[in-house]
Formats: sequence, structure tokens, C-alpha cells
Amino acid sequence: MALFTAIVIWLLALALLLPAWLGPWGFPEAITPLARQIDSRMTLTFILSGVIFLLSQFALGYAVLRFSRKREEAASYVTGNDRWEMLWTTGGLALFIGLSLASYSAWAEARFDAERHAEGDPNRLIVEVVAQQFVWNMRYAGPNGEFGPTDPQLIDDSMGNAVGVDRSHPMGADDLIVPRLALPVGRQVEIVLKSKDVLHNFFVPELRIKLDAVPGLEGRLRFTPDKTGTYEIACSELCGLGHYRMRAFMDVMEPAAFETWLVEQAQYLQ
Ligand SMILES: [Cu+2]
Repeated sequence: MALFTAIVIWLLALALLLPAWLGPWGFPEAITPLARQIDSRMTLTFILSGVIFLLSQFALGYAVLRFSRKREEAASYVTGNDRWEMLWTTGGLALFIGLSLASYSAWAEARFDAERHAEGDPNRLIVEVVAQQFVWNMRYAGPNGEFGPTDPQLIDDSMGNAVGVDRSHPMGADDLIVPRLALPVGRQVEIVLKSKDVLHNFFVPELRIKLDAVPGLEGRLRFTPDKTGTYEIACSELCGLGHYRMRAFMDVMEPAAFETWLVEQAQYLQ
């Protein structure tokens, strides 16, 4: 009976782990150096915790096998072992703190540095992403490179002014507001994330980035896409009845194609 129990424990442990290892449930393709950095941390965490899980389950099976007795024979008890408890408590703590510290740079690069306006590429492309029930509006500064001022009074979705940009202002006249997030490949992007109404969440799985759009606050994200393609932007915060259809697309293009796209979009303004 003890052998049977031990074998069941070992097989269960393997059955839980192997599909995760061999199965098709990986992440979608990573398209930034940051995303690949996050993936390598995930893999490291997964391997470490997988090995620890297997070892502990193996030890459990071994203990069942080695120390099982008939009920009436169980005369002695083990009340604990301070040395072992110290060892695995500090070991676990060191592991968690170590992994967190090792991942800090990836986290800071995407979020904190952008929030503090620190050390961005001076040539980076800044795009304002304004969420509302149930669409995404992307605002580009236009040819003059400066965003115009906005005023809630000027918001007029039917006139294509979903963010209320002041078209009479010289900096605002050429601001583009479009439903797609077009980006040039290989150039740093800074997203300035806003919401007009309720909480939304900007999520592009291929970027491994997710950030809440909070009304009244500006969220900032930085990343550098290095693979062209079309990727889905999904709203990941339940934001109302139309939440399920709140999606847009991010097009990462060759720089020349991006410049052409910008010019084309600007023509619609006239
Ligand atoms: Cu939403």
C-alpha cells in the first residue's frame, strides 16, 4: 500500500509538471528586448520552482515508503527540526528576494524610468493612448512634433476629436487621432496612457506589458519593438457592457512605411 501511494504521488507530480513543460501553452512571440528579458526570468522561475516541486514531491513519496507503519505501531513522533526549518525558510526567502531583484531592472525599464521621464531615447516616439468606453484613441503629435493643448469642452467624437484637442492652436492643428497604433520598428516608443471615463487596461501580450488607464492620471510605458507585424491591443480591465469588444491593433512597420502612413493619415485631416 505504501509503495502504491508513493508511486501515485510521484506520477501525479510528473503529470502536473510535464504538460507545462512540453505542452503548447507558451506565450505568444516576444517582440521587444524587454519582453524577452521577462520571458527569461519567467523560465528561470519556472525551472527553479519546478525542480523544487519535483524534489519535495519525491521526498514526500520517499517518506511514505520509508516511514509508513501500521497504525498501532506508530509509537514515536517527530516534533520538528529547527535546523532544517531555518534552512528552507531562509532558502525560500533568498530565492524570492533574489528573483525579485534580478527582475527589477526589466520592471523599471518599462515603467519607473518612463514615469520619472528618466533617460529616454531623445529620438523616441511619444504616442498618447486615450481609452474610453469602448474604443482606443491614439494621438500623434503630427509633423510639428508637439502635442497641442486639450480641453474637455472640445471633445467631439463625431467630428473625430475624441480627446478634445484644440485645433485652433498651432501645435494642435496637426495632431493625429487614429484608431490604430502604428509604430516604426526599432525605435523607442513612449506610451502616455489616459482614460476619459472609467478604468481600462492597455495590454499587448507580445510586449509582455499591461498597464491600467486611470481617469485623471497619466500612465507611461516605454518599449522598443523589434519585429514588424500586427498585434492585438486588448482592454484587460472590465470597463462596462462593451468591454468584450474593446480592442484595437498595433502595427509595427518598417520606418519608411511608418513615415508614409503618417503622411497619409495627415491628409485625412484636411
Ligand atoms: Cu476598456
